[in-house]
Amino acid sequence: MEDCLFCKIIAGQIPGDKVYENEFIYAFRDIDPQAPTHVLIVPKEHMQDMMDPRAPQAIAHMTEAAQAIVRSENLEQAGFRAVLNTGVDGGQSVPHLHMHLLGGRSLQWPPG
Ligand code: DGP
Repeated sequence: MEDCLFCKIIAGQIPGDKVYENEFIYAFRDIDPQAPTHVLIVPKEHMQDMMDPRAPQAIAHMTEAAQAIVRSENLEQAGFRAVLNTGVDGGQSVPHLHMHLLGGRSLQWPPG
């Protein structure tokens, strides 16, 4: 989509610190990391959020990518958090479906 920040990062029009890519997924480090590892896992196909009818399939691809990144970032043993912020109350600021993958420190619960 023309005006989508993450579509521009996927297209290479805006720089992104890529950690993983395959046919369906592009993953890059968050510009404002909230943990030592903070990666955004994004479907290449634009969709707003997890309520899109295409989201279940996209989230399966995102989970597969997350497993690979967890291993490459050595997070499997200590654990990590995967989050899909959705809509205003969910705190979503970029309207392109994405999974936050956070790890490398002990994370608090509940979130604010
Ligand atoms: P959310 O608030 O859940 O929609 O997450 C959007 C995330 O995107 C937020 O953690 C900050 C990150 N972000 C915003 N702009 C950029 C950018 O230009 N580059 C990168 N790498 N991350 C960005």
